[in-house]
Amino acid sequence: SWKSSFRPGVSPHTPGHGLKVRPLCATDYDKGFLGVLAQLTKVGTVTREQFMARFNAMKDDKSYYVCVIEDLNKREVIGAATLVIEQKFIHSCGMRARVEDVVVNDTYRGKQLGKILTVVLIMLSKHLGCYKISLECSDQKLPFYQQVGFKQDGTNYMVQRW
Ligand code: 16G
Repeated sequence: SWKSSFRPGVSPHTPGHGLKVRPLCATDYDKGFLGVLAQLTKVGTVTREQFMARFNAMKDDKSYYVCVIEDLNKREVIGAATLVIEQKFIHSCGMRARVEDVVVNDTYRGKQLGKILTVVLIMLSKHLGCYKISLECSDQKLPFYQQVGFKQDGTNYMVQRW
């Protein structure tokens, strides 16, 4: 199980000294949430008002579960990952889960925090009754996600950007 892939003492409930796994809060705008995301990709300019509008829209939608890790001593968000739930007609009007925007602050890497975030989202998707969970990642991150049970199934990820 996922438990065996954590080092002794490390788990979602005990992520490390002074660290806490919790849902995203409105106050995380001031705790460096967007700065952490900027270590994944381009964030651009996001004002407090824009952040709050998106935060509230995601909350009202009930399909977004943004999970963060806070360093309580520094009052800083040091990791984040999002679960998105898609409603379907297939699979008896089933639901599909997607893992998005997984990132850990570079100075906190090597502590299994990315694994904690991913495992929390897997457990949440099972709890919500999703029939599968999927993600897109670079070749370099394949071993990381294989560790927690993801497999390549021959499906290709395709994209258009503009
Ligand atoms: C990665 C992320 C994806 C994120 C994208 C951003 C995971 C598992 N995958 O594919 O969620 O949205 O990078 O890259 O975290 P982009 O800015 O090029 O879309």
